[in-house]
Amino acid sequence: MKPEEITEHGQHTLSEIISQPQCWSACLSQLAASAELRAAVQLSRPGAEWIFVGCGTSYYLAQAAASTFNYVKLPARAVVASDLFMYPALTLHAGRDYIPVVISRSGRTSEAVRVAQMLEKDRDLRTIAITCADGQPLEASCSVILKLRDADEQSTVMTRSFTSMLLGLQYLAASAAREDAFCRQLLELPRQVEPLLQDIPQRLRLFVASRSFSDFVFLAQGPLFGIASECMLKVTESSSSYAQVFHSLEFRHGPKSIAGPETLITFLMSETSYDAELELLEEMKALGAATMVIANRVDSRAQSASDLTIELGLQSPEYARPAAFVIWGQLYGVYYGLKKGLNPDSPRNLTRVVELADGR
Ligand code: F1P
Repeated sequence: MKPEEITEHGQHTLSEIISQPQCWSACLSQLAASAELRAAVQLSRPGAEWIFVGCGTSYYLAQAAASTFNYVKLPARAVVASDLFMYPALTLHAGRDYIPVVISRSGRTSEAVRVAQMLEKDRDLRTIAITCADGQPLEASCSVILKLRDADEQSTVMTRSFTSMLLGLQYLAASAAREDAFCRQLLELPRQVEPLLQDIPQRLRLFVASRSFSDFVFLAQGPLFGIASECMLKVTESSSSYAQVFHSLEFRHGPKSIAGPETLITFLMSETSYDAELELLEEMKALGAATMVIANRVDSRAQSASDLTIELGLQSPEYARPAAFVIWGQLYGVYYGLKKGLNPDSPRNLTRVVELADGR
C-alpha cells in the first residue's frame, strides 16, 4: 500500500511502518559514527551479563536484543522493568557484574525511569539507555544515551522505533563482539527489505479483507520469539483483538486446544527450527486451523499448509533478519483494526506513554 493510498484513519501508523527501511538506514549510519556507541562498547567487559529492560513493546525489544547478544557470545537476558525493581533478587546477585540497558522510546515511562535510577544510584551500575526522545528523565538517569530521534513516531503504538532500536542494539552487540561481518550485514538489511514493501502489504490487506477471525496466535522459537511477542502486541493494540504468543513447540502442550477455523495461527519460521515448525504447521492445518507463515524461504509443504505465506528471500544470515519479520504483524494489526472500523492511530484505552503517580 503506497502512503498516498492511506485512508484517513491509521495514516500515521501506516506511513511509519512503510518508512522503516529508510529509517533504519538513517539511524544505523548515525549510530555507527557516534561517540555514544563507542562509549557503550567500552562498557563491555568479560564476565559481565547484559541485562535488557523495558515495558510493553520495549520489553519484547529487550527479548530480541538479548538473543542477539547471546548469539555473539555476550551473555544477556531480558527483564521486564517492573520485575526488576520489585523483585531485584530474581535478576541481580551479589558479586556478579552487569551491564544494564534500559529501552524506552519516550524516555518517560515511569517504570523504566525508576529502574534506571535504581540501577545507577542503588546498585552503582553504569547503565545504557536507548531512546527516540530528547531531554527526557531517562536520559538524566543513565550514563550512556543511544538516541535515535529519526525513529520516533507520532502514533501511540511503536513500530519503526521498535525495529530501529532493535537494529541499533544488534549493531552494538556486533561492535562489542568485534563481529565486523555482522555489522555489515545489519547495514545491508534496509536495502534488502525495501523491495518487500512493494507488493506484500497489498497481499496482506486483501487477506485481511477476505477473512475474519475471533482470535490470533503467534508462534516462534529462539531469536524470533521476541518478534512474535511484538506481533501479538501489535494485533492486540491496533485492532483491539485477542492475541496470544507461544514458543512454537509449546503450542502442542495445551494451547492447541483452540486450533480451528476461527483462530489465525501465524508461524514465524526460522532456518534453525524450520523442520520442527513445518511438522507443527501441517498438524494444525489438519486440525482445521487458519494459518499464516512468515519465513525467509518457504518450501512447497509450508505453502500448501498455509492460507497465506510471506517469503522474505533475504540474503542476510538468520540473526540479522528479525527486524524484517515484525513488519507484517504491524501491518496485519493496522489493516484488521481498520476493517473493524477502529483508528489504529489512537488505539482504544491506550496512551503513548504510561506515567504513574510518584511511588506507584
Ligand atoms: C513503552 C510502552 C509502549 C506501548 C505504549 C505504552 O513505551 O509500553 O510499548 O506501545 O506506547 O508505552 P516506552 O517506554 O518505550 O516509551
